[in-house]
Amino acid sequence: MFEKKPSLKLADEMSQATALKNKILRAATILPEPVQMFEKILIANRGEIALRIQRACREMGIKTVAVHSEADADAKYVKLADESVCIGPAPSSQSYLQVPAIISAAEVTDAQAIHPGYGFLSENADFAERVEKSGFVFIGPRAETIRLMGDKVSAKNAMKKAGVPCVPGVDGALPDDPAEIIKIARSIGYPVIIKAAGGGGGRGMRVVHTEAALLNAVVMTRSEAQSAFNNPMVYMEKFLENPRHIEIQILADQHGNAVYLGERDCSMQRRHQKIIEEAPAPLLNPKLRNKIGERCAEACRKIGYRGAGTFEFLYENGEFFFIEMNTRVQVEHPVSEMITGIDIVQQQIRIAAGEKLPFRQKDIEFRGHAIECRINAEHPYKFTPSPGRITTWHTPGGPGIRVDSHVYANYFVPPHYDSMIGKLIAYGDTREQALARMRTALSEMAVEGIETNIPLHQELMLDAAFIQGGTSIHYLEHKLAESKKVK
Ligand code: MV4
Repeated sequence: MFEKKPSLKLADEMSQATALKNKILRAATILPEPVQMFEKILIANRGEIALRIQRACREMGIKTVAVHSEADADAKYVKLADESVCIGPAPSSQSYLQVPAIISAAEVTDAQAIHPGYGFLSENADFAERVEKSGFVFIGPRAETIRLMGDKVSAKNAMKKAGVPCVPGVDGALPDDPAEIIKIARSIGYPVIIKAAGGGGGRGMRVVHTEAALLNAVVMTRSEAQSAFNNPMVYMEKFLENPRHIEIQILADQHGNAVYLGERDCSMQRRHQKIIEEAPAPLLNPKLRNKIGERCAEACRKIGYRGAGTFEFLYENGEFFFIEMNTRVQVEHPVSEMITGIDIVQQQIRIAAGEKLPFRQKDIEFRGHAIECRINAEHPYKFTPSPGRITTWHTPGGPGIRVDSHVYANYFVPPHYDSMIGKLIAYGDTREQALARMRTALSEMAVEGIETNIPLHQELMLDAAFIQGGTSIHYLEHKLAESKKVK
């Protein structure tokens, strides 16, 4: 009835043949050395990224442990996990940020590694250290790398030293002496921007247009930095007036190999919250891409970076200026996955397990165009959060459409967390095709019971400047201010 099982001898011969073939392939550096893959991973996150990581684990035959707050107890992705542990009440300070609770959960479930996702503890060097000291693998860079990048002054110094082009400015933190500060600003030239070393992602910065405003701005930024980040260190850069936000995705293994997976343009943002991302960036050509990508990959080799990472740049007049590095998987990673065919989350896990990257830079091709719309539970123009019960949830489909979301009909969007409830990703051979598919997808998508920003996305997919080839980082805020004036 069933196919006859091969005899033991035959099976043995087959495995010997396979082993020989693999040895030859490995010698040709196509296959990585065999390593012990994890049996069970704890996912220290919630929502769509918790589900995304779970999917990668399932595909690789790895068991998953979901940790969740009381507010997420009934979420479907929690039930889909092989095991789940409640780690505290709804507020993230009492659950998703509770290091001892998460490590205990890993201990009682016998997980071998912890994936932190994005946000929460993902870029907390102390957490990474505690995870490793407790005998688990942290799926991310070494704690000291996270610490280096968490301090924006040391990150910039390290990257400059490693050959990454940075925003013009003066290396290191600003001194206390007012006369020195004035001198530095004059040497850079106004406008300048004062940033907190402990900040990042738009927190703790001030633009200064005149010398008259300089010293007060430094004092204010310093004191805010002290209370917000417990670190009064600030630094100064030339303020770029109309740049785009372009970031480079990299992957680096623990054997000295690093590759870049191209760039993402994330300029469509409001209050430092990205809402649309795309790959490739409309303005870039292959020569520029390969040049900046190779710089980033080389910097990773030089500093011994491990895992997935993102170099954030401001891009103006054909030039890249490094501002920060993110040491986690990012919300917008799917657009890079779509144009490269590489599963970034799976690679994070493989790298953490000690595998070598299964491809070289020459094996990576950038093909087509991908656009991501972040779907938020919020008023499309007032941006007030709109938590509550989703009564209708109909997602689009068809060629080139991907939906990354943990949400379903009758799901209750808790008020305690980020408003993002999913991501809609459209892929096409060209940017025009991706845009057309996104428009169709947005029109098919039906969400009832809560408000979402889908109408804003529909408007932006028809915006002339965006269609033309994208916009600067200030475009959306200007556009929203204009439309308010008209009303
Ligand atoms: C800048 C800048 C202009 N010039 N630095 C904001 C987020 C943080 N990652 C760095 N940010 C900026 N740094 C210099 N020298 C403008 C911004 C900025 C910005 C950057 C990326 C995406 C959106 C932004 C919105 C406002 C300001």
